[in-house]
Amino acid sequence: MPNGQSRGDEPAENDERDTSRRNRYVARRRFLMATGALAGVGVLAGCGGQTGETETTAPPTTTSTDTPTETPTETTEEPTETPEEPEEPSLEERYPGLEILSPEPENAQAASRSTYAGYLTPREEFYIRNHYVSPTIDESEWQVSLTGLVDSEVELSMEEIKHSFGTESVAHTMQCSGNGRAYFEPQVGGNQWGFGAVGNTIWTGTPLSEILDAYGADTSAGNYLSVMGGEAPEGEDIFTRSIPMEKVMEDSILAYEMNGGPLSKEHGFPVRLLVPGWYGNNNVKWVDRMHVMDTMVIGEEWETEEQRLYTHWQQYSYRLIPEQDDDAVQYESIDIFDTQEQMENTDQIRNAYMYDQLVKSLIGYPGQGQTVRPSPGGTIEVVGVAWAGDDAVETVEVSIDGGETWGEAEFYGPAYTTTGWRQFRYIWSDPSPGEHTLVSRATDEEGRTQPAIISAPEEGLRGIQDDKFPWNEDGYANNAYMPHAVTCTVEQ
Ligand SMILES: Nc1nc2c(c(=O)[nH]1)N[C@H]1C(S)=C(S)[C@@H](COP(=O)(O)O)O[C@H]1N2
Ligand SMILES: [Mo]
Repeated sequence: MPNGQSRGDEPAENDERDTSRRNRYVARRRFLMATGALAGVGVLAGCGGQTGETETTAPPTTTSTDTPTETPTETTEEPTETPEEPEEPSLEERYPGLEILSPEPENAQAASRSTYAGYLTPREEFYIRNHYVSPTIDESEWQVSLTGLVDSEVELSMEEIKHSFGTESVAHTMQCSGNGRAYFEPQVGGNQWGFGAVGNTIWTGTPLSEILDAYGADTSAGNYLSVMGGEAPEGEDIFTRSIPMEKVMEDSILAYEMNGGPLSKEHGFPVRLLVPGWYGNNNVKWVDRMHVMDTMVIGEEWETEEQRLYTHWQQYSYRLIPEQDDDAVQYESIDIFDTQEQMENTDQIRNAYMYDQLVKSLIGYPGQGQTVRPSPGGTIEVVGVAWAGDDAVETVEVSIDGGETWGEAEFYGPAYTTTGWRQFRYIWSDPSPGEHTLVSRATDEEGRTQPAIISAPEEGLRGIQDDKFPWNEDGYANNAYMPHAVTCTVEQ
């Protein structure tokens, strides 16, 4: 049964995975045409192992069927079937600002603190976090289906997504929920992200509210839009996130531009979900299908006997699990979306879902290990960035003595939307020669401040308490400031 045939909350049948992706699209489209599901959509008809983020065990193969796998023949006399394509520059060449943690699948973080001394993060410095190898997609063939609780199911071409609806731009600081995982003690598994799995970009795309309204989706509060990525290799769990309808309707977009240019393939070309202010994992890349539901993806309906096909990345992964819990408790639905608020209400939601980001800041200058000289006036300007998910940042404090004493920083630079970071500066006067430990801590509009350190696992914390961030099994959401300190040397 083709993917698009599934109704209500029924996931696709197992046998669909035996068919190639492209065949599936074609079959799905034909099915929709035949049943008249596309009636009234003339424009389309006319246009013809498992421990969460820690899991990075994708087979070292690409999954796209759109890429010719034949290598160009070496003899020039014989006609070649595929036009010779110029060799793609390497990941290192295309992303000179990144330190590569794994080449396949591609995982890379900002290599230098200087990424956090500017407002817009250039593509070359914008981290990459993939569970499977990035697919190479032909935009003219890509279709995004909308299924589930809608009046008419539909397959949207990129052309329609771009031109049949309005366009919006939003600043969004996207951070992997595993950012800062490297600072957990004892260490947790997975990519050892330090400070660099975060960037700030202006994202441009189509408001999802317009698309959902156009096809009569049930956009009632309490519903979810489950958004699925199109890149999972056969046999792997499909990257799926269930986004609460309230947030979808408020400001989520299907983004096709980053800083005014097309998305790069690693960042989701041709189209990704953009959930402003929420952790990176919600921002599904290579969007393939959107399913309107009255629960999150959960339970057997969305799994096969062998696999947590659609549920893995929503219910098992991206959950805050303290040492004393074996697994995350799964919920059909929740009504607290702010991650920190979930952590404060564990009687309602025992293991927080990684949705809205916690308040955090990073110093961008001076950089780690840097030797700096004061200005002729005898000062050093400490700069950095601060963000708080879809809440505003209220204040940033800076300490030049490892957290003993603090002074308030001032904001400067653009404030495009609340969900983008704010730049801050702090004038450090009369710096004494020698080594100094610099830290920054931000407070959000709700009065919530970054904690100092990460707790020990045996403390069993579920929320931030006594200036400690709760150690958790997959190393998520670390916003403690001490582990993010920079050490610099002042030279006269
Ligand atoms: N389809 C798909 N979407 C995905 C992922 C993925 O592996 N597959 N990774 C998610 C995670 S965990 C993060 S942090 C962000 C990273 O986006 P970026 O690589 O553009 O920085 O994409 C999210 N969207
Ligand atoms: Mo992530």
